Amino acid sequence: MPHLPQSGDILPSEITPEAVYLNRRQLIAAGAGLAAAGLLPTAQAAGELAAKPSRYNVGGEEKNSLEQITHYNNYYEFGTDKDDPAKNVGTLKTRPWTVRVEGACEKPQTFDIDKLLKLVPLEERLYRLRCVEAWSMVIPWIGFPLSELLKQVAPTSKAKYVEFTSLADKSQMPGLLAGVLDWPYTEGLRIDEAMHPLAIMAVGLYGKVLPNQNGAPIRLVVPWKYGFKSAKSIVKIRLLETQPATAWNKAAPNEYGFYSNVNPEVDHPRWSQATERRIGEFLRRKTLPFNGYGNEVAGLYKGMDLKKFY
Ligand SMILES: Nc1nc2c(c(=O)[nH]1)N[C@H]1C(S)=C(S)[C@@H](COP(=O)(O)O)O[C@H]1N2
Ligand SMILES: [Mo]
Repeated sequence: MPHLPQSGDILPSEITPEAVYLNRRQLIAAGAGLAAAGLLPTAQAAGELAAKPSRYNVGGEEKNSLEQITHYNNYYEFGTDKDDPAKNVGTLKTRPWTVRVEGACEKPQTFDIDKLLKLVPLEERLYRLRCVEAWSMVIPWIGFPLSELLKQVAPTSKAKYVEFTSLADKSQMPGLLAGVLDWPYTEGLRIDEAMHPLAIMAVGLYGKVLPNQNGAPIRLVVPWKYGFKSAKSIVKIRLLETQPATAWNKAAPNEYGFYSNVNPEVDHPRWSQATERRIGEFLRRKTLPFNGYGNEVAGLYKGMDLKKFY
């Protein structure tokens, strides 16, 4: 079963130099492959991505290391242990890659990832990511507002929700053979959540293209919601009139609601949400409402009972 308590958190000291070395090699290999295929200028041969600094950054918190960010992952398509994705993501092919955007819109389109990257303003954004398993990280993402992508297809007034679908390919993703979830992984947002400037599509982190285990080549990041809302390796986005089903909600509706806003007052049946452990730290931190983004997003939920709409 997904999101089960893990046997123990990985401490930085337990990460073997070999794993770190392999990960760096994968990053470099990914960049070199793209350059060889003529998809990136040589300056980006090592997967470097230019991005402007953003005004949306968490203040006063230390970044997690690249090693922590790439070796403590949930990506069930590649296994359910935190270090499985780093071990198994070598089979994920991130080029060529397209994202289909369709549904309640005037201009449904299929975007080639490299063309899309030229259309959108890339920014570096330091965000907290908090998993419902009560751990968190601070990650320097590179991405662009999801709204920029949705605007390209001209949503109609019938677009009330957005559904995100991850790649599901058995030949690339060994985890699909285990029936943990009803694949493909899907997630959803209400349209106003999706259009909020804090909701981004991430294509990189730490100045480079996304490592495969973090959802390459393109994933959603919604920093005020639990990590599972941020679907990885997205191939399809649909604008819908009605609320979509989501993979975790289908798997365990009493544990994972549609909204899944970080809320210290509403416990998950198996984990208290009042505190969290920052990966790499020993003492627990207090969890903040909306993961600390309440000033920006609380207004989206005015008048809603967030105990009911968890
Ligand atoms: N396709 C897909 N997306 C996914 C997941 C997954 O298993 N499959 N796990 C989610 C969960 S539970 C979390 S906490 C975040 C973790 O993102 P990270 O590994 O980049 O920190 O990815 C989310 N996106
Ligand atoms: Mo998670």
